[in-house]
Amino acid sequence: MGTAGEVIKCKAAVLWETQKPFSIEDIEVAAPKAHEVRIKMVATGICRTDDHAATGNFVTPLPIVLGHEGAGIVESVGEGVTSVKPGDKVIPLFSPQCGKCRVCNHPESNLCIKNDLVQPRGTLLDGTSRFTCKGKSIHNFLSTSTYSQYTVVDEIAVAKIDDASPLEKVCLIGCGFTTGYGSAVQFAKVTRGSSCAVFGLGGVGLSVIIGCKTAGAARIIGVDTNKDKFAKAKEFGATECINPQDYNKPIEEVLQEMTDGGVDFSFEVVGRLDTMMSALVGCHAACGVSVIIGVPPNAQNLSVNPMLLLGGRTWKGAIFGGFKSKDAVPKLVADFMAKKFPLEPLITHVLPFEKINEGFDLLRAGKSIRTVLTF
Ligand code: CND
Ligand code: ZN
Ligand code: ZN
Repeated sequence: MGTAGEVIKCKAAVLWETQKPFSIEDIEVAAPKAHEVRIKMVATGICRTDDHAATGNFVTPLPIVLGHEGAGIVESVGEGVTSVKPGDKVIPLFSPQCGKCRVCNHPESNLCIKNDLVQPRGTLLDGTSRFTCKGKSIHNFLSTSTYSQYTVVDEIAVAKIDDASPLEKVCLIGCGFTTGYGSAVQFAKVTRGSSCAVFGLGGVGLSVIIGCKTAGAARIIGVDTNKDKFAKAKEFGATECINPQDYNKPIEEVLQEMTDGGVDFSFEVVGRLDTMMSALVGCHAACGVSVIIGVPPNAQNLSVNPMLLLGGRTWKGAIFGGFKSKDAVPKLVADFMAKKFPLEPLITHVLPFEKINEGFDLLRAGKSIRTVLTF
């Protein structure tokens, strides 16, 4: 490859400060070091977690190149990289899989200890970043940083996928689709004939619905304050949709009345403390399972009466749908190629990368499900 070993000059969307628009900047992307991979990005989605970081709701070091839901082609690899090679189609993994740590070796867990999302340092594994702009080092986001024409990731944070896959669609497997779908089928293990409630009908919540339907749930109740989301939720398999603003009692009571004491499975896919509580209380007190997927606002806590759990309710949360990323992503792409689930209906907008701020405006206005930015 012509550029291997060299610094690449390219465009990236840099966030210099929270609550400010992204600036499209000329940046330098250094060559990958040992066990690192440089990727030419082809497409990237806009997920609410990127917006949480942009607003400061989710705290990460600045300045930074955000983006964690992308797909691209390997441009070059550092020494010792064996799982991908230049020219491979790949998806960066915001939740890596080192394959060696206690969590990677655990049969059920997936949040590898090498992740950079619980306490983000904003760097690759070696503690530095490969991005510079105007002489300043720019941080990495969630091991991925997909809002750049080129990015560098650690080998444990990238998966090779089918050469024939359409990158402008399968980029959603890098976060939104997999997080939602996996939360239902892999993590909660939704059962056939069960009742489910999904709070938040964005790209991730709709993917939870796809998972609940695949698992054979009998009732899937969509909950959202934006009724414009209901038609699509029903298209994906929601059997009914409710808006908390249409009731003069708490939505958890409405759910309890609708489902003989509460749903079997509830999912919080908004990222608010009040909806986390409603999802918990809206699942059955003895046999309900409530899953937190939404990222809560920074440094906020809930106060919980333990009686809510003493009767047998289960309350848990998952990153990336509970999937071990490097193993699962190539299989999910193969499943998509075999038409086992759709991604197209999740993509409401496609914009050139330079229009990233327009894409975020659409999300903030509640007008998009997923906007895919193409490079
Ligand atoms: P998006 O913003 O598209 O969807 C959220 C939905 O919630 C919207 O349809 C809103 O209208 C709706 N909503 C807002 N307030 C309320 C409310 N009070 N009651 C009911 N519905 C409401 O977001 P997304 O689908 O991209 O992401 C959803 C959450 O998942 C968000 O918090 C994001 O940060 C998080 C997430 C988690 C993970 C993970 O691995 N756990 C990965 N990616 C994203
Ligand atoms: Zn690990
Ligand atoms: Zn995400």
